[in-house]
Amino acid sequence: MCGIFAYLNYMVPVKRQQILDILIGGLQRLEYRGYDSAGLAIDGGQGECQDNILIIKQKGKVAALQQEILEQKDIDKETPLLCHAGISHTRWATHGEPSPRNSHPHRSDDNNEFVVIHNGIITNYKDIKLFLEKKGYKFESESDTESIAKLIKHLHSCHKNNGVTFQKLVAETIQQLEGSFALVFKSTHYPGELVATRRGGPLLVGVRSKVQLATNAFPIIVSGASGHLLETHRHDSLLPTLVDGTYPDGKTVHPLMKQLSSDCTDGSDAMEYFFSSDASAVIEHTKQVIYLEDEDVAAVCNGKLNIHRATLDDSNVRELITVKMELEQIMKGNYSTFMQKEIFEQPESLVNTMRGRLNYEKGSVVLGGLKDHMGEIRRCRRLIMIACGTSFNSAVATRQIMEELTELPVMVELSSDFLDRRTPIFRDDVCFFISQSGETADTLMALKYCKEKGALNVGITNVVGSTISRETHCGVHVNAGPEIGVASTKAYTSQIATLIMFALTLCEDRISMTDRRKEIMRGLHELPEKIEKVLLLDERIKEIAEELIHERSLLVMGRGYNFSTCIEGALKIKELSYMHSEGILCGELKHGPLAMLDPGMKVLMVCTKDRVYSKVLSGIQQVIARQGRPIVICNPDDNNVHDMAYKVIEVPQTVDCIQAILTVIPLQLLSFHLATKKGLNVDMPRNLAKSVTVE
Ligand code: G6Q
Ligand code: GLU
Repeated sequence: MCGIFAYLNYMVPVKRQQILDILIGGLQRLEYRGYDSAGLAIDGGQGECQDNILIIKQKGKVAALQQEILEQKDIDKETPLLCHAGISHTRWATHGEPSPRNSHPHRSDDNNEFVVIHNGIITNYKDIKLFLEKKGYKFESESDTESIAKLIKHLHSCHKNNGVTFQKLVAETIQQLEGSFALVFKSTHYPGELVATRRGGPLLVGVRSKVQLATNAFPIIVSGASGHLLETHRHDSLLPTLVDGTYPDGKTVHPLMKQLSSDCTDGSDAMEYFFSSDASAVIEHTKQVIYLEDEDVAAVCNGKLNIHRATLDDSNVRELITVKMELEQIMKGNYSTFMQKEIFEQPESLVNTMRGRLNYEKGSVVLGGLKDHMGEIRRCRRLIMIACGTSFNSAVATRQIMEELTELPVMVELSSDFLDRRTPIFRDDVCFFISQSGETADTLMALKYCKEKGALNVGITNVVGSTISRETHCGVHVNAGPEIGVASTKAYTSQIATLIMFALTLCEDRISMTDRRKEIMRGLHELPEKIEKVLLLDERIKEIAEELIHERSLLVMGRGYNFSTCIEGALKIKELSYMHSEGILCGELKHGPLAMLDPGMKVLMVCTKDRVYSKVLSGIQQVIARQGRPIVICNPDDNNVHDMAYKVIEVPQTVDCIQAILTVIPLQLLSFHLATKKGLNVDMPRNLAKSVTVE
């Protein structure tokens, strides 16, 4: 949801048109996150003038903003600008309807002295707004973000131009804020500078330079609560505190700073910075990125990037890392939509999930991200899986096998309900936070709750560098590759495979489970090939979608390991086709749902050969006894099902605890074709966002 993208060029000549193209291109990469309006701010006027800021913003898609830019007649788009800072934003409105005046960037005053873009929610914005209105500030929007823009201007005026740095102003500003934010500021008082900061929202900095940077450990500059730099002497193993790039002795210059210092004359001082809420918007420019942490204040001044904090956290550096994401991974390729691509990528994404972890020949499973905590995990008394949406469904899909192989109680919890109940959590609990984006607000808040209770917290995420992956004690990346479609597909099946692998590691020392482990590992090993077979059903599923498109509601029934397929399939149908759909446990049919069956009603059912097969068969009989017409996902050549079903969808048989991965794919395809047939936006369903970073 919502997106931040900013670009700063220093000693690199770039035309205003190119800058606009870079900013718009960044927003287009972020479109999949869901939004309702967009905007940007650049140096206005002609040539290199930096004494005024031009804000352009518009309701609707990025294309509407592009049209708005085209209509701006007096922009000099051809003069190369040696130093420039531009910011841009896609908004997912929380305060104030989608409209140009509520869109970002928000400004401090009619002269645009300070402008800011914001992801998140400022929960105390009303108090700040009231305080500033009493000081004579006039507000022009309903957005909470506008309070930030006017607050920083007010703080600037309090300093009465005593040379306060932009970084310090931002540090003072965020001390007044409550809530969640990722922010980037620009100002006419600080031309060619940008300052970015975050609390509870993802934000990273991409770095591009002509010369190889001298280091990848970026020191934190500790500046006190008042914003003044403090001399702190920490023990030897830590880097001494840097004061703006030089060590306390005032002479030695940090090697990285040397590259960036403005006294370089060989052109090596040329630098470009890309700020974004998502690496997918940066990688076409640079793979060198720094993931900011909560309360970091990253400031670029004279082409030098400094990262400040009011207080130290558990690390005194920020790593400049190389992002492994490739551009083609975030392109559609030959597919019509990202979702279709990601459904068909599942044989490959599952290979990547298991790569280097499952060794079928040796009969071993190694999850490197957990190895330092396996002892503690083995001693735990309970496993609790906490997630939202599709990620929650992956927990439901693996609860039974986790119970079987670990012989521990396993709870599955919806993050929001878990928090509402203030569920009791103990120090000997192991809590799993399953999240594709690693940024879901409810799951993040559940993580913070469990941290306070002293539990061991394990992150199961798909986005490297995401907040959940960094704030849990340990974890596993599902390695499904970037998932752009809002509706989760390949991440879901990879989450299931990852959790099954976790369960396998916990019972590797159980002789009694040797055969069961081997069976499951063989099933995982053979899985990609079986998924390929399921994907061959695409045309058949498309025909079934055309038949179902006018149904009032689509019920999806099953039980045991396939119950997760019912709730996940129903969720896909809802979020993609906007039709009502419900996953129903077959064992519950007689307790109410059967009443919904009209004669001739088509019902989706999942019936594969496992421990509850005969019970599901009786469920099918109950449906046809009421003249229902079941479309059954089953294993090949199942005569029992063939004799009763209206239609069958055959998927290869596999090990019971893995079968849900194969049975869900026809429903992923069905939801895709229903949405496509209805002409809906498959990659960005209405009202939804890829990552729900607000409560
Ligand atoms: C499902 C949707 C949505 C998603 C949740 C959790 O297709 O994408 O239900 O699964 O919003 O998101 P995370 O997995 O990123 O926490
Ligand atoms: N709360 C801000 C607004 O409503 C930002 C929303 C977002 O994250 O896009 O404008």
